[in-house]
Amino acid sequence: MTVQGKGKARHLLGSTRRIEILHALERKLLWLSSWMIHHANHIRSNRDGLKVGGHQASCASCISILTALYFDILKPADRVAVKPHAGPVFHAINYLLGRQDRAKLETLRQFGGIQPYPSRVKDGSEVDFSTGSVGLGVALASFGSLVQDYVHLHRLAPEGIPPGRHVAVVGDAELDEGNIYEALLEGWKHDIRNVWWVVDYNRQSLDSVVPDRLFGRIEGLFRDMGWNVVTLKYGRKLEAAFARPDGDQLRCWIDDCPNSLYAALTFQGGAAWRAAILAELGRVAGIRAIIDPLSDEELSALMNNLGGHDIETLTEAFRAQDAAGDQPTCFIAYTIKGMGLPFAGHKDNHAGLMTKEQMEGFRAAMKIRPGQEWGEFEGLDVPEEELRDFLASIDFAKPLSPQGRSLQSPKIHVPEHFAAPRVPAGRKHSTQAAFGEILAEIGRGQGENADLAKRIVTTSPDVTVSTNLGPWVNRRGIFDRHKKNDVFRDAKLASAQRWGMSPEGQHVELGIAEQNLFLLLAGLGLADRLYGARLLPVGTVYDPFVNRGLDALIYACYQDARFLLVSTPSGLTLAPEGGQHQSVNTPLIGMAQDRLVAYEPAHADELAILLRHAFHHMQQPDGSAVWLRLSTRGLEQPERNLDPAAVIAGAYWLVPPAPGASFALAYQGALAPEAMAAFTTIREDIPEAGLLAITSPDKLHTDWVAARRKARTGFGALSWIETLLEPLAANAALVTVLDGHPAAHAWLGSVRGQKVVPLGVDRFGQAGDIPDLYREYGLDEAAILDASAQALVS
Ligand SMILES: Cc1ncc(C[n+]2csc(CCOP(=O)(O)OP(=O)(O)O)c2C)c(N)n1
Ligand SMILES: [Mg+2]
Repeated sequence: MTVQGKGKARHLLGSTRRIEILHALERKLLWLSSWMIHHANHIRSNRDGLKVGGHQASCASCISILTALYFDILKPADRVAVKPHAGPVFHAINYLLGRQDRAKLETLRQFGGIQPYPSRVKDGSEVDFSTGSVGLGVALASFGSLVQDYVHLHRLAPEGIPPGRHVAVVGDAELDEGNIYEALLEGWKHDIRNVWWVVDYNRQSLDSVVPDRLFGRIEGLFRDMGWNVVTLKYGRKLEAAFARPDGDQLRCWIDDCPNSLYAALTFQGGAAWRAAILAELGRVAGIRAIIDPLSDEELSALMNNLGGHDIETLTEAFRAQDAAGDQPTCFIAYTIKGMGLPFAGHKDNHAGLMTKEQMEGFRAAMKIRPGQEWGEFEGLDVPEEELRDFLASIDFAKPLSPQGRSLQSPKIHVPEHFAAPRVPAGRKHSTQAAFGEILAEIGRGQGENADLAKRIVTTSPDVTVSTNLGPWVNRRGIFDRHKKNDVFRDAKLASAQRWGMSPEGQHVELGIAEQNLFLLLAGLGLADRLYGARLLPVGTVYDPFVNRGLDALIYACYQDARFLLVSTPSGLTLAPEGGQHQSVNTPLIGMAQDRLVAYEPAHADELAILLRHAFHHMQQPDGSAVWLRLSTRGLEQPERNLDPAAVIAGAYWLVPPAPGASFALAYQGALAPEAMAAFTTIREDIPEAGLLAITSPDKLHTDWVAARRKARTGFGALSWIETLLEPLAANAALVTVLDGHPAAHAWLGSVRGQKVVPLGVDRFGQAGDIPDLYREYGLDEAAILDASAQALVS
C-alpha cells in the first residue's frame, strides 16, 4: 500500500485501517443523504400533497468522491463548489464534522430549512459557493482561484490564511453548459492554478444516458486549455481482474459497452451481467475463470467497481496530483448514478425516490435501528470512538479562522463626497463620460481616496475602452500573474491606452463573454468572506448584453456578492447602433433583481452621488450590489445643489408641484431634455405642475412595497414615493418617460391611485438618429405633450 508513502504522511493511522474508516464514512453518507430525502418526502408531514423531491441517485453517485475529498484531501483554506444535487451529502459531511445540527438535517427542503442545493446565504457559511443553476458553480471555482491570486499578489490576504485549492465537484451534464468552456478559455488566459474539477461521470443527466465517447472530445478540450486530465475509470477490483489471464478481453468488453447498456445491466444486476458477458466471451477460458466463481452479487460488485466509487483509487489519484504541483486538473471519475441504491443505473433515476419498502430493505442492509436513523455512527462496524478521533484528526476539521469559514475584512473608507466633473457652460456631458472621469480621479489615489483606490478592481468583457474605463486602467494597470510590457508603448506608437500588465494591476481584462464578467464579479464580490480581503469590484458592460450574462448575474446576487455593475451605453439613445444594441428590458431587470439596487442617473452630479453611494452601500451588512445604467448622450449639466439622500432614495422634484396640483411629469435618464422642454410648455397651461426626476424606479418600488408590508402590521411609515406624490391632487395625472420599458413606471399609478400614462420603448429599436427614433417610439417632446393632453382629458 503506497498511500502513506506518497506526499506527506498526514495521519499516523495505518493505511488499511484508514481505508476501512473511509468506507464506513461512505456508508454513513449514503445512508444519511438517502434518509434526509426520504424523511422529507415520507416521514415529515406534507400538507400540500406536492412531491417534496430530492435526488438520492445523484447523491449516491458522488459519495466516494466527496468522502475522499473532505475526509482525506481538503485543507481548511480550500474552497469547494459541490454539484447542486449532492447538497444532502454535503450537509451530512458537515453533520459528521460537528458543523451542522441534527435538527437541521430534518428540515431539508422545508421552509426555513436546508435548501435543496447548497446556498451560501441560506445554509450558512460552510457553503463556499452556492450551486443550483448547473455549470455556474463549476466556473466560479475557477474564477475564485483567479480572485485568490489577485488578493495574494496584491498582498491583501490576512495573516494566517494561506491560499487554498479551488475544487468543483461536477455533474457530467454540467459540461454541456457553454459557460464552462467560456470559463476554461478565460482561465487559460489568466493562467489560473490550483483548480480541480472532479467530474462525477455517471453518464446520466436528467432525462437520459449521455452519448457514448463524449469524454474523448471533452478530455481533448481540457488538455488544449492547459489542463491536466486524470481519468479514473476502473477501481482496484476490476483492475485486478484485468490483470488476470484474458482479463484484457474483459476490459475491452467494458470499454466497448455502450453507456446505456452498461447502465441497464447495472440496474438489472449480477445475472444480467453474467448473461451479457458470457454471450460474447463465454468461450474465453480466462474470462470464465474470473466470472464463474463469483456469485451474482459478487459479479455485480465487480462490474460496478468503477474508479469514482473506489476510495483507494480516488485518494491515491488526488494525493498524487496534490504532490505533482498546481496545474489545473480535471478528474474524470467514472461512477454509477444511484450506486448502492435499488435504482442504480436506471435511466429514469434522476428524481427517483426509494419507496417505503425499498427504504426498509436499505435500512436493514445498512443496519440502522428504527429510531436511530440520524445516529452519526449507527450501523457502522468501526467503533464510535475511533471514528470520532479520526474525524477530529483530518485536515479539514481544523478551523480556517476563529470565525469559521466565512472571513471578515474591515470596511474601506469612502470619502463623503465625490466631485462631479466640471463642465464648461454650454458644453454637454454624458453620464458615461462622467463615470470614467470620476473613477480616473479616484485612481490618482490622492488624499482621502488612497485606500479606496487600492481596493477598487475593475473588469470588463472587451469593452473597457468603450465604457470609459480607459483612464482608470491607464493609472492602475492591468492585472496579470506575469509582468508583460505594453508593446505599443515600448515601440513608442501613439495610443491613448497604456496596457502594461503586472501582478500589481487593478483591472482584469476579460474576453467577450458576459457570463464570465458576472462570475468574476461574484468571486471579487465575495473576496472579503472567502479570502479575508475586501475588494470593491466594478464591472462594465454594454447595457443590452447584461441579458447575455443574466443567469450569472442572478447567481452572483444570490450569493450576496457585492459589486458595482455599470452598464453603458443603453437604450434607443444609442441611436446609430440599431435594435440589437438598444436595450429595452434592463430597467425591469433592475427592478426585479434582489440584492441589486439599480439606478439610472441623468446628470453628472447625480452620478457622482450614486457612485459614492455604491462604494458605501456595497460594504454595508444590509447593503447589496449596485447597478448604474448610463448613457453616452451628452446633456447640458445643471448648476445646482442636490440632496444626496433624495437622489439615493430614487427620485426628487426638480420642480416641486404646488399643493393640489393636477399634473406631474416624471423622467428618467437621458430623456431629461425632452421632458424639460415639454414641461416648460405644460407649465404655461398648468403652472402648478411638477417635474419629477427619477433616479431609480427599483429603489422607489422596493421601498414602497416594503412600506405597504409594514403598514399591514401596523407600523407603517410613508415610503419615499408616497411622500413625493402626496402634494399632488388625489386625481392628478402623471406622464412618465424613460428610455426603456414603460412598465418600469406604470406602477406609480397604484401608489396614490393617480392616473399614469407611461411612455417608453416596447418594441425592438432600429438604427436612426435621436430625433427620428424618439419620434418613432413616442419619446420626443411632442409625444410627451400628446400624452400629457391625453392624461389630462381622459
Ligand atoms: C441551468 C440549468 N438547467 C437545467 C437544470 C435542471 N437540471 C437539474 S440537474 C440536471 C441534470 C444534471 O445531470 P448531471 O449534471 O449529470 O448530474 P447528476 O447526473 O450527477 O445528477 C438538470 C438538467 C438546472 N438545474 N440548471
Ligand atoms: Mg450525470
